[in-house]
Amino acid sequence: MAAIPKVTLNSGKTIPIVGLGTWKSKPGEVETAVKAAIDAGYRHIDCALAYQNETEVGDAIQTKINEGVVKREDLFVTSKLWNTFHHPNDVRDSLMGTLKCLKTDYVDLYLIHWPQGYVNGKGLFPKDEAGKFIYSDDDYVDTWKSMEKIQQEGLARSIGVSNFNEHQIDRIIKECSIPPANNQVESHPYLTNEKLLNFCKSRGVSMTAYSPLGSPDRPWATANDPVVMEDPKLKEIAKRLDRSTAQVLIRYQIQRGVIVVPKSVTPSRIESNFKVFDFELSDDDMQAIGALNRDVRGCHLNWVSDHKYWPFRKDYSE
Ligand code: NAP
Ligand code: SBI
Repeated sequence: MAAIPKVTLNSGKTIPIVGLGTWKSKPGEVETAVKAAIDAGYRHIDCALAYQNETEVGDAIQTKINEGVVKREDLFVTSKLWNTFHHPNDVRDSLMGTLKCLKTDYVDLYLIHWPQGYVNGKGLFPKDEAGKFIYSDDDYVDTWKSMEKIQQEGLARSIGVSNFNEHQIDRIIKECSIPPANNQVESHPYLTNEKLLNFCKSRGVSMTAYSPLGSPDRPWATANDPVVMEDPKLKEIAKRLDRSTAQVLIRYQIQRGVIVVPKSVTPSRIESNFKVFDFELSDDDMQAIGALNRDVRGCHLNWVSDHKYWPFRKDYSE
């Protein structure tokens, strides 16, 4: 099998440019999905404690290692610190739980999942009687200092953030010792996140595109929401190149130098989503795809928009 293109992180480690997403992949489906992905050539799996399926992801990885298909060091496994564990004393314990589920001694990349923290001890999605999220006021800069210890201890080979805005990344860079190796954010043609990408590039922080296919299975999608994979221009490009729209969307990110983690639990899609290294989008097609941007966010989390550290405020300063 040909080598998968990789991106070099500021930690000196490398990350395969395409990985398998696992959010919404049910425990009963995700084990098959991860095994199919490894068989298809994926070497990068995007996980998180909040997805509540890391045990089954770990089972799949273990099976493929036991079968001799891959070694642990061939794989790049990412996980994420959930919002209820932002207190500096909770970071290590939370990662240890993830490592136990994944059945590994280390993750390749550990991300702070969101800049905003929630109270610990009332479940993963703590809400009051009125249904409002209960926040913690932990500063993500303090959380980051515990992340640095995790890397120094070898429990995470690289550390990074997710859903952080420019100001939040700059604070970490200025106030801490290790710069984030990666910022994982939403990106697809309706939210290209070009400004944030240029900022990350200027600071040596790699970017990963989540929801690269527009996340049609996100739980809060409505019938009126625009559907990225149904965009006529994208369909026209895909038809002309004899590729699927999903392949065009994944290839778009690769050609911008962005790591990309499409999710699927369908083995045929898992395979075809990885067949993106044998064709190119022309400069004209890249420009046309970029021009589809309309700053439409799927993962807005606007139900926590009054949190001090919610990242998507127009005039953010925290
Ligand atoms: P996505 O990858 O944009 O889309 C997934 C959806 O597309 C699923 O419904 C999947 O269906 C379908 N799909 C996959 N391949 C397809 C194909 N070739 N043709 C047609 N449909 C196809 O959505 P996402 O899950 O939101 O994002 C990907 C990953 O990014 C997540 O799983 C997660 O790992 C990560 N993520 C991270 C954050 C964060 O806050 N850091 C937020 C969101 C997502 P089937 O599964 O039924 O095949
Ligand atoms: C969850 F497990 C539950 C809710 C939820 O909403 C926002 C998007 C998100 C997230 O934070 N990371 C994801 O991959 N999906 C998510 C995950």
